[in-house]
Amino acid sequence: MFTFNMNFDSKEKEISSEKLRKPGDLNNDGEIDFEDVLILKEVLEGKRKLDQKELEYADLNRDGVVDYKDLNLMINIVIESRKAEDRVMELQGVYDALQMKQEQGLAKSGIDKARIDTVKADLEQAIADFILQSHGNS
Ligand SMILES: [Ca+2]
Ligand SMILES: [Ca+2]
Repeated sequence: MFTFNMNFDSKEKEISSEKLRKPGDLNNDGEIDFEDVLILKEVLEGKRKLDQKELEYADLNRDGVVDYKDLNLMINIVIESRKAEDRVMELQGVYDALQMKQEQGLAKSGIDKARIDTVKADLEQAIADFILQSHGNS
C-alpha cells in the first residue's frame, strides 16, 4: 500500500510537469520551432518513431491521427510565431530610435510625439500577439 502511494505521488508529479509541455513541442525544449517540424517530418516519412505520449503531442488538430495535416499546422504555428517575433523586434527598434531622438531633443513635437504613441501601441499589440502565439492557447 505504501509503495503504491509512492508510485502514485511520483506519477502525479510526472503528469503535472507534462501539462506544461506545449502541443507540438516534440523534443520537449519548451518551444515549438523548426526542430519539432523536422522531427514530425521524419515521423511521417517513417524515419523516426514516437511513443504513445509523444504522438499525442504531435496530433495538433486532435483528430486521433498524426499526419500531414498536423505537420502543416505545426509549420503554420512556427511561421506565425516567427512573424510575431520579427514584428516585435522591428517595432522595438523603431520605438527605441524615436525615443532616443526625443531624449536628444531632436524630435519634432507633434509629428514624432504622435508617432511614438502609435509605435508604442503597435509594439504592445505585437508583444501580446507574440505571447499568444508562442504560448498558444489556440
Ligand atoms: Ca521543441
Ligand atoms: Ca491529427
